[in-house]
Amino acid sequence: MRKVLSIVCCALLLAAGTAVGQKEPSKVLPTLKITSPDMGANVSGESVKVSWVSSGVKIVAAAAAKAREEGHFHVFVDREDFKPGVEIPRDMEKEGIYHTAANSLELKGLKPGAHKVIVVLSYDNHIPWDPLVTATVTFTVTGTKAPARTGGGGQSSY
Ligand SMILES: [Cu+2]
Repeated sequence: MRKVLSIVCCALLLAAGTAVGQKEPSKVLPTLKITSPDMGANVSGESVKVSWVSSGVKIVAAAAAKAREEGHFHVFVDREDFKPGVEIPRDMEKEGIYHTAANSLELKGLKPGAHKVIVVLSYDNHIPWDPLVTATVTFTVTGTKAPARTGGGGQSSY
């Protein structure tokens, strides 16, 4: 009986040892993918929900993060002025830069026309992942549903 037990123990230890041995220190880059809207989509209305998924990274709100690699996302709307090693500024939502630990963001008040949204994975200190991990989607807002635009002379889309 004792012999059987020790054999089982050995087997378990071996299994555990193998599992640990196979797990290499993760140097694999996290992945990031925008799932909605579709690339090149036409979106009606002026509100667009952009959604994405990530893998290989622990996402934590910046205020709650306890380690550099507990990252979060930055969403750049119609701008792409992020750089490796440079902290992404806060309180710039009106200017099109958002910080979030969520997997989606509702963008409101988008003007009709083409838009480009880039999600940038960053460390807890708001500095983009090194190397950069980003996902991009472009789409076209086709205009608001109801209120018809009157006049329209001199209206500029850009
Ligand atoms: Cu941030």
